[in-house]
Amino acid sequence: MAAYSDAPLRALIFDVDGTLAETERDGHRVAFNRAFAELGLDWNWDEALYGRLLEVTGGKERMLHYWRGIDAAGADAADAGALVAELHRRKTRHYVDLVESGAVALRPGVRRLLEQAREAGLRLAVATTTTPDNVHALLRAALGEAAEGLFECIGAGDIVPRKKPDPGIYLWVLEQMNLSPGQCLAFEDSPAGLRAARGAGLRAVVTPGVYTSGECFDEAWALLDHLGEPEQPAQGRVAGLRWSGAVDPAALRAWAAQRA
Ligand code: XBP
Ligand code: MG
Repeated sequence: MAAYSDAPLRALIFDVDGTLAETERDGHRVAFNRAFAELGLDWNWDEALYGRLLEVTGGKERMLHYWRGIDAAGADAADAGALVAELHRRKTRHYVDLVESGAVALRPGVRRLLEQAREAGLRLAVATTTTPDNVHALLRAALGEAAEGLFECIGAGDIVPRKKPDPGIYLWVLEQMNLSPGQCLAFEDSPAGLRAARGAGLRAVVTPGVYTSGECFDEAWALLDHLGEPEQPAQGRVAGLRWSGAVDPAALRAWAAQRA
């Protein structure tokens, strides 16, 4: 007989990059390269290299990691932190410009699920490593007026000392919302994000994207190609069983009620 959790689903906590939208290849990567060129660096992150660099979460941390790989002495010099900070300020400006120009769109099913979740009384939050300005720009560009007040809690960037795969950002969001992990589901696209969610005790719906399909997501409660639309059903597995459809609040409540 199936076992059921006694904590009903109260909230959905969304990662941003790769989960709400494919922001990395045509957004963050391009913005990093623009910042490098602006400051006269000959660094250029092509699509393949950027895919490898994504193992390091956080833009400042990613730049420092790359710099150490090509010039360890320079990256460890006293003024390295200041250059990384300046590059990151410029990168954030370029990213916001790109998003505002429509360079990235929400993934299938995201807008529908957000709207349905709110109508169904589920609370919404964000848990991401990216900079808060980037989150607000994406939500504004993709959802317009509807973005205002949609998420009651936005956990982003340096608000916690360590980035994913550390669970800190999820724990911070849970504390802000006064919820236990069993009352929430996380939405992620990457191994680091899944580890962060699991580390905070959350079950996760994983929708891998361009840079993360093919990774191992054995720890995911649900593993789907995307969130689906009625005319474009998602495909994958939920709690070990094949599943197809458009992810909606009723499905999520049923999944959350199952006990592993
Ligand atoms: C997203 C990231 C971020 C962005 C860059 O990971 O790793 O670092 O690539 O953003 P996740 P910043 O989706 O797991 O949160 O440059 O603003 O750090
Ligand atoms: Mg992500």
